[in-house]
Amino acid sequence: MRMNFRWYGEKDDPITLTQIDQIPGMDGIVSALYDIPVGEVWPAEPLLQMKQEAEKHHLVFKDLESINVHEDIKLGLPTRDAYIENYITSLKNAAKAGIEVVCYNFMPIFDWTRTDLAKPLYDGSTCLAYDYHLVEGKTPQDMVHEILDNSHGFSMPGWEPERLQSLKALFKAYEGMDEEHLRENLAYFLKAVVPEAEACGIKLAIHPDDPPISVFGLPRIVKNERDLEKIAAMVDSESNGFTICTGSLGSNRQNDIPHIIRKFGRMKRVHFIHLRNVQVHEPWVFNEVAHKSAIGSLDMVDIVQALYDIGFDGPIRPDHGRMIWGEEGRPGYGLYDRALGANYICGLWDAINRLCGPQ
Ligand SMILES: [Mn+2]
Repeated sequence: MRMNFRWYGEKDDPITLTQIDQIPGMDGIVSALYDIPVGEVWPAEPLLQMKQEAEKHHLVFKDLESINVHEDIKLGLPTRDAYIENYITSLKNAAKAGIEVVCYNFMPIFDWTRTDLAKPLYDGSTCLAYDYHLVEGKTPQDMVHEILDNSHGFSMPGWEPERLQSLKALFKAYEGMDEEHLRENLAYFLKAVVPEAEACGIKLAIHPDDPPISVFGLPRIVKNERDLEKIAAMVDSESNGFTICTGSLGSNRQNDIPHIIRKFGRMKRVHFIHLRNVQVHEPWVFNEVAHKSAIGSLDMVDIVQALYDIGFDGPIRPDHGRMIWGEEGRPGYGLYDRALGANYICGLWDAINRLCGPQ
């Protein structure tokens, strides 16, 4: 496996590549071209520059998160074909820059949703949290304001203000769309894009819905094992794969994550791992916690064991962390707790490899 750290680039991340390099066991960065509006072509040149910059700090850059999918593709509008062409060109350019894995999601409008970006925990640390009670009675606009007002001035991926300006029109466009219809639009996208990804050596890795439940009546199609089965069957190719985000899938305790990893790993469809622990208080009431198994609802030992069992050799990143030690930064993406999480995962990985023999 390669241990990765999500990095928002020189302009927009207070964390430096030097700091990331100093995290024990850190192999690389996962990043994106944040300046390019959704739907436009990603050129190879800035990716190559980022790769060179990373390599100066002894880090590889082989994984993108995310090339976002334009809403017109999710909506199945006639304009989608032009955006799909752009997406294919972006993948080809990414391949030219040495990219191997591309994460994406197919969530309508919102990439992810939380009701609190700084929920205080017992020890004074803060974390991201979700409580469905707090969504009731709110409008999508309320939610957008809450997220943007509490992000300490940092851009939040998936909540770019310009993307959300047309919120009303977007909700109108999705009116009446059910899961089946959204799934058809995903299949249309994948049938066009996956063969091209395969041809240039890119593995696509769809991210689960976060949280894996309908919010504001929008359809959700990447929630559980059954949904993943349907997606895997849309195009029979290893390039049609998954990001297994333990915090997203795991916020539904019905999802057996080690089983999901083994099942889709054996099909060679598991390409990217987000490791995050959550404490689930009741269905759809959860908060994020430190990675250690005993602290949250997810057993990280079982999860890492499942990764070992499938011979996983792709990217893993510690997903969101808490804010600890007085750090101020982009909610979920501080340095300290993610570094601790990476180290815990590296410890599990080493121990399992020692006990079970090298992969
Ligand atoms: Mn994730």
